Amino acid sequence: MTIVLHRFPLSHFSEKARAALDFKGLEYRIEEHKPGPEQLAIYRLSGQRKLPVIEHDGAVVADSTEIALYLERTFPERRRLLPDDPEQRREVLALEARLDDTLGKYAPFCLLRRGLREEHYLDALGAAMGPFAHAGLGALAAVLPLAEARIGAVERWLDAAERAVRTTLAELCARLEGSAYLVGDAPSLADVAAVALAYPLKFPPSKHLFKPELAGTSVRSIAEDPALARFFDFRDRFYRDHLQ
Ligand SMILES: N[C@@H](CCC(=O)N[C@@H](CS)C(=O)NCC(=O)O)C(=O)O
Repeated sequence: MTIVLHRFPLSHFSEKARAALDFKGLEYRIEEHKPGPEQLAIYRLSGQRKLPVIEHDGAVVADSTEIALYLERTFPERRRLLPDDPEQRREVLALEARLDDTLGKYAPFCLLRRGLREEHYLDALGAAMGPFAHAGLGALAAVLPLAEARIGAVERWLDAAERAVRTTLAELCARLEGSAYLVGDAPSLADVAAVALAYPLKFPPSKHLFKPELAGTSVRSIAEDPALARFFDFRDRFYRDHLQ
């Protein structure tokens, strides 16, 4: 039975679930949602409001990690997201959890910063954000200069988010210096999580991108930093070789 992936088009956690489906070589259909009142339908389906959620064979699974683990359990004959070796498996799961807490938490704020500074970019993303989020961010962009002049707190917070993202990406570059993939010499859930959670930093060359013309556009201060090039080269290669 075909799997249905419910996603927000701009959501990097949704991209992580989609990447896990591609990596396992599974067929799926994407259903797009927009943040706002439409989330009631997600709540009715899954008992919580966030995406991604998948439906498969009567099962409804929320949370990108839970989805990846469900796919691994349900389709053990497909390419493995988790290594057999217990120590490597622990390392993959620990790195994946840490990537959720760093890239997962902070990468969208780097994109937000570009959107707030460049109105045309915010508008380019607007269709995917839906009218509620788009209007909200437009209003924030309008008052931001005032807020910055008063306290600078927004700017300081965005700086801290960018620093956290950079620290994580530098660690990933260091790992890729020593091995072909993030944990050892075979691709795993850690790679899937890293390449997908970097979605807001540089939209990947994916045929499932919500707006094809955004492929390759990025938060330039990060994605074009030569010190982080090893990770973004790896990311493009990984999409080409393992994802769609
Ligand atoms: N731990 C969850 C996080 C999911 C998540 O935060 N999704 C965001 C989109 S990237 C969302 O649905 N936000 C809407 C909301 O919080 O109402 C996962 O790994 O899937």
